[in-house]
Amino acid sequence: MHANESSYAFPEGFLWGGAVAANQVEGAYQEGGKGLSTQDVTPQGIVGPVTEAPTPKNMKLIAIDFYHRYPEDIRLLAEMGFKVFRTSIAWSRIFPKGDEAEPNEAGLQFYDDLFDECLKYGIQPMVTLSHYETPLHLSRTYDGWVNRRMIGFYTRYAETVFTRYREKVKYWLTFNEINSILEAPFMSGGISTPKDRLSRQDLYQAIHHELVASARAVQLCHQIIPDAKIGCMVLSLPAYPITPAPDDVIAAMEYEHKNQFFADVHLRGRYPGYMQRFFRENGIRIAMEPDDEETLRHTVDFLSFSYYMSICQAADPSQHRKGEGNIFGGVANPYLEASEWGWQIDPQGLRYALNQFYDRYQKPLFIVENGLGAADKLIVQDGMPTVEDDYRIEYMNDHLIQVWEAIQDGVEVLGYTAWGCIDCVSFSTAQLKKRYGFIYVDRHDDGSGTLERYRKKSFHWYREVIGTNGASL
Ligand code: BGP
Repeated sequence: MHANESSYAFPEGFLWGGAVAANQVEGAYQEGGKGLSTQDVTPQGIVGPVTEAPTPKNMKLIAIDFYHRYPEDIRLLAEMGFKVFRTSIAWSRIFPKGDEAEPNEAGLQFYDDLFDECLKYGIQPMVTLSHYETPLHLSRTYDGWVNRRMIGFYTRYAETVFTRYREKVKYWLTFNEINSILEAPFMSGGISTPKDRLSRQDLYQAIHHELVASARAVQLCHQIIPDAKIGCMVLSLPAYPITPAPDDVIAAMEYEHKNQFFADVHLRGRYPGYMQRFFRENGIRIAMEPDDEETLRHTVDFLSFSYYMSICQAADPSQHRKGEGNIFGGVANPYLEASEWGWQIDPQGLRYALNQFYDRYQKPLFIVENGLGAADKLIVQDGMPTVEDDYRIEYMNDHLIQVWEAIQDGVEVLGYTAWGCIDCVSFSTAQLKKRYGFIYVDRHDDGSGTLERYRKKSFHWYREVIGTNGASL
């Protein structure tokens, strides 16, 4: 506990809010002319099989029916005092197959209405262009980002939405957790070739295409919406060496490089030396067009990231207990407790990550995902259904204090959007059982439920945090 609670006040204009992704909330997977996306054929999340066509057990097909219920949901977010709401545009609502020449007007109209609803309450929309929802046709026909033609399809889509929403959206992100392609090539990169048959050559070529596409989007955004800010988004997973043995320290450093490379290219505008070495030593030759290097020099305005946990790394992982992780795993940290899903809880790791990023780039940072996934239990209190989620309040309170600490360290933090601010379908498990929200949604993995929304205890806590600009922490 801090000596003087009121000193947790955050900087003026700090952007408090929450985040979701289209495929995890909208449902209506075939309405308004939407085409299929990779999410429509992955009923069990990242671990399960890819099905030929959508299957009824896929919770994402209806999700929380945000497509029809968003006015009520945005009203609830406004009641908490949100300044910013991060969501994604489902690419296949705008270009149903992904490679058409003309966009789908009904899809464009849906997001016009959604952004208007946010702006009505003074909530800034923050939009991820691609959040694990590649149009399925692009995945099946082109093998996703392995194919260079994806750059053209993505930039046409980006240009279309920048132009359409230039008056409404001033915060953009190019790819959600772009580094997750290393572990989840289908979900993250739309790559249909099974992971065990995907060569490193093709994987890093696909990454190169995404990096060039991201830089083109930055360039276009700056041209079309000069007063907007556009960032990259990475999955952050600080890696501590399991012991001070130099071999473990180097193992942790090399692991960090694997992920840092994505942010390095976005913020420094070129491939770092350690990646050139990795390519050389592994016989990887990235095919580049003459102007790719020039394109990569269009660097982002800020770095955004998700943070749920830290992990340890060891030169010999088999000597230690395995640590579960958000897509990436490692070695378990003996000093930390874990969530019900085995994700180790480390609030100080967030201060550490913020300082590491800021020291490295000296650019503004945005925490666009953080939160606790838990199997919440609905109870009735004073005649109203609710959830007593003190565990979530504790998790977020502890993390936000570390954000405050980092700000005292001199780190420039633009804002914080809590992940899954309204319960949504979990990315990794594709279940509704793993909930993150301040708002409970009455829907269950067997398909039952009324879809009613209820305020959890954390709803009132977060409203107070925003209302006092952090002083109530
Ligand atoms: C990130 C994703 C989100 C989200 C979150 C929580 O990796 O960007 O889409 O779902 O993690 O993960 P999960 O839902 O698997 O608990």
